[in-house]
Amino acid sequence: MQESRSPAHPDQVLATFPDQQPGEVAEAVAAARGAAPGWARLPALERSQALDAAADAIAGAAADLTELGIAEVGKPRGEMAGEVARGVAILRYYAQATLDPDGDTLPSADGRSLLLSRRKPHGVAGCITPWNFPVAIPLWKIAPALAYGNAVAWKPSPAATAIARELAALLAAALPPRLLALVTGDADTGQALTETADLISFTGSAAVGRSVAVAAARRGIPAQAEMGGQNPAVILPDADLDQAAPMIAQAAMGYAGQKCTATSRVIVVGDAEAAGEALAAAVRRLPIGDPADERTVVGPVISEAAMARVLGAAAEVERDGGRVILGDDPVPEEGYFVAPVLADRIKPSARIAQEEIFGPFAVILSARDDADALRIANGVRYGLAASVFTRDLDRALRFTAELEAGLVRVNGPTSGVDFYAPFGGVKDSSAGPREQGKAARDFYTVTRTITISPSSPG
Ligand code: UN1
Repeated sequence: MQESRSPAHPDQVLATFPDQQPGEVAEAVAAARGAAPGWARLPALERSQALDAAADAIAGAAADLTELGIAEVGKPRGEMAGEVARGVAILRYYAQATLDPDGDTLPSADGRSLLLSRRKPHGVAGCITPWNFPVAIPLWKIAPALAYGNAVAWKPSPAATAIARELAALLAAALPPRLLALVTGDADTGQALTETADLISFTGSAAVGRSVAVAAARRGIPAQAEMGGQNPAVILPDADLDQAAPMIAQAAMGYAGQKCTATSRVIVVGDAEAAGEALAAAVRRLPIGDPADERTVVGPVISEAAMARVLGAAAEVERDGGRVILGDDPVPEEGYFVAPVLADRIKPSARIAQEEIFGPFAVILSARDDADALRIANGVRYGLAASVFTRDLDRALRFTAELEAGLVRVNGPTSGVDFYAPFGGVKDSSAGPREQGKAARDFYTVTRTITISPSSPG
């Protein structure tokens, strides 16, 4: 049996659950596969209504889900409530998307036949999701999978099992029996899912994502994996620091930096000392504390291991010849709290400027000019999100063209995604097609080309 505990109050156990074994996963997938054809055959309007009913159920339970998220994954109240609202919006969006065209007609070779391309669901979508967006990420996979006629087998992160159970129960009540299966457990359970589902959508670490993609390729099933980031925010000399500093501070330290889209490197062309001071002041203004408090922006990290990872990274700063400019703000005694760390005078090649720390930790890197900033920004194995702060149109155009990232923002934060726009990274951040918006349709359906010809030459 495993337990999920509150990171702010580790004595509090939110869920106990089994690591489900491969045989149980196969049974859950088989049950979902049995329900899939009936769901796929339903008129699209009925699938739409079911997704709308699910959205209503989640909107009705928003307060409970918000409390559960605060307790189980330590997400501060404001962000957690926003995430639940985002989940409702995602379901409503895909409820409407069921009514979109399900294919195209094309000119036929003989001019008399009907040549069509039509989309069909794959069967059972396996969804493997992380703990850091325990409502939005599952829903931006499950909602399109269902909308386009698939059944779903879902394995949430063990650290978000209580909220996943609640969410799954709300969804299941609006859906035909057995269409949605929840399986609990860790990596082995996830692996069993990749061995049995008909396609896999994964969000999590780079190492696991890569093995999911390899396992899917071996079986010949579609897979998408959204993985880590080491996201840069570039401050150019003409940027408005008063706007940039609070935005970058929030993107780096909000939810204790536990987002694959969080800013981890601040690359400064020009006066790095002034930028560092503005940033440190902006980070100091972010309230740290109990995630249940509505003013809190920086809550705890998820576990003791995560705390050790952040403290270990902070200890590397001086060994690397760098300087910690912020790192000992007071934090609550109980729970997995670490003070936000900002460091400068670091070399871009240092481990702590290359690897994902996944906590309230960011480094400031100095660049000689725009070309140097681009070289540093792109000099990591990841490529998820990047931002650049400038008032110069030509420079903005150059950076948007040359930054190696799936999501590029000018004068905006690296974190926060629009659920109706395509989302995904380049390099080691992603494998497979994009998620979200209309891009999801390509992943959750297979296109078939159909020709219907007259039965006689006529
Ligand atoms: C966001 O920034 O709103 O796991 C979403 C993550 C990303 C999602 C980020 N896949 O942090």
